Amino acid sequence: MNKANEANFDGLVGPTHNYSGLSFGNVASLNNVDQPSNPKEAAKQGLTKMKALADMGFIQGVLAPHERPHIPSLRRLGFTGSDAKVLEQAAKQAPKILAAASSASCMWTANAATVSPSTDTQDGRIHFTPANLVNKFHRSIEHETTGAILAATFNNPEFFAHHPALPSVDHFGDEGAANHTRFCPEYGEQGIEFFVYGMAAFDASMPRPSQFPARHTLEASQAVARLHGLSENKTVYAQQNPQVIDAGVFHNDVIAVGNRNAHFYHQEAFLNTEKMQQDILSAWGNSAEKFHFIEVPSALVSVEDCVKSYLFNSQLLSHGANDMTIVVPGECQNIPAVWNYLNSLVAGNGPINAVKVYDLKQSMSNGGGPACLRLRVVLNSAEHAAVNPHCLMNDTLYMTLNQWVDKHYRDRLIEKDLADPLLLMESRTALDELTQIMQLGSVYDFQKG
Ligand code: SUG
Repeated sequence: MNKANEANFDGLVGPTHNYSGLSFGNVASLNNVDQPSNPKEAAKQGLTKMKALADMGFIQGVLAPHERPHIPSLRRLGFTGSDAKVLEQAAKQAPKILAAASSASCMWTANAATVSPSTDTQDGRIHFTPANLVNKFHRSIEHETTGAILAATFNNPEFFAHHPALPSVDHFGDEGAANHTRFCPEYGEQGIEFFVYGMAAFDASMPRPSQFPARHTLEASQAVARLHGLSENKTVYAQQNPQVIDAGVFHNDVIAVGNRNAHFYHQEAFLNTEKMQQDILSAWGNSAEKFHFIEVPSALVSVEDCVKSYLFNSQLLSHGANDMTIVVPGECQNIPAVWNYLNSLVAGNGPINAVKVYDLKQSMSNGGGPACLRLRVVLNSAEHAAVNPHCLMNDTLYMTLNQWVDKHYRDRLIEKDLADPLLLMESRTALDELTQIMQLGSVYDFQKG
């Protein structure tokens, strides 16, 4: 067996981080519309979590933000003239479209792509498919740049295979790793790839949510499994409970998280919990390692409290077999039912035995917790060595990025600031400098209008 580790690649929050209420179905996004944001604080909160994980000995990567406002998208929608004119017209005629083109939403890299480690794929390479994020306009404009950034970060075709996003239509709505988890005895062994979808697009007889959109389809997950060359007997699909989508669980990672031999989820997360368990166990086979289903009953934590606290939008970090730390956002401490549950969880006999809390309030106010901010990539030592080293967190990068944020970021943004041509200039200057720091080549070139 190959020795491998799970790395986390977090999205660096971009200079235009703001609250525009763009995500129908995401309670925090809708509740915080028009609140002033603090991009500087947001970026620093993210960097603090990244550095803490690196200091704990985990491989921690950084994925660069995208250029925003996205002038090419605005031009595509008919706004013309100089960049400043484009911003001015969009602000006057369609402020919400300008807000969408300005979102820093690429920070939530759990939605950047689906990633399959080399032990799971037919050709023995790590496969990446950027998510088309077609359900929300502001997110649907991410995948091209995301693909370029992933290719610049994992830039060796001997180890890394990059696919384009799936066709951008609802039938193949793909939200990436937010709806994908991998179970395995050890990271370097073949794992079970577990895909969770909100609806079957081509089968209207299957249940669907009635209030909020199901962003991710079964057909998208099946296409990604085919593209990545996954083994059928190691691939499991499960449908989200449509009722929890209607309660604000817009991605499965708001109500479930998996790692190695543990699946931590809420009683109401899945349409058919028993089938989910059976399917995982039959794919798990006869491994000597015991599989743990850690089901949180509604009687202890309600779905509403899951959505408020982001208890399940946590990171499970393995220190060794059956020894995991759960990383949760500060909001978990504010809800007694959740905090009591967490304390009893880590005091019990299960594999999760420590909890760490991080303040990610700036991201949380848009519905993005610790797990939303990271893309997991399992790497063996040769693959790790092939990653662009300038994207890996260490003392120097942490210091450099903090200084970079201090130099370029504002500490307050409201909607009308998005039309300020100076903000666009500031963002471009910042990203030009970041390109040098992280040696990203030409990932931004095609965006300049
Ligand atoms: O897609 N919020 C993001 C949050 C993504 C969270 N990711 C995971 N669960 N993995 C979304 O809804 C809000 C932007 C705004 O309203 O300004 C936003 O895009």
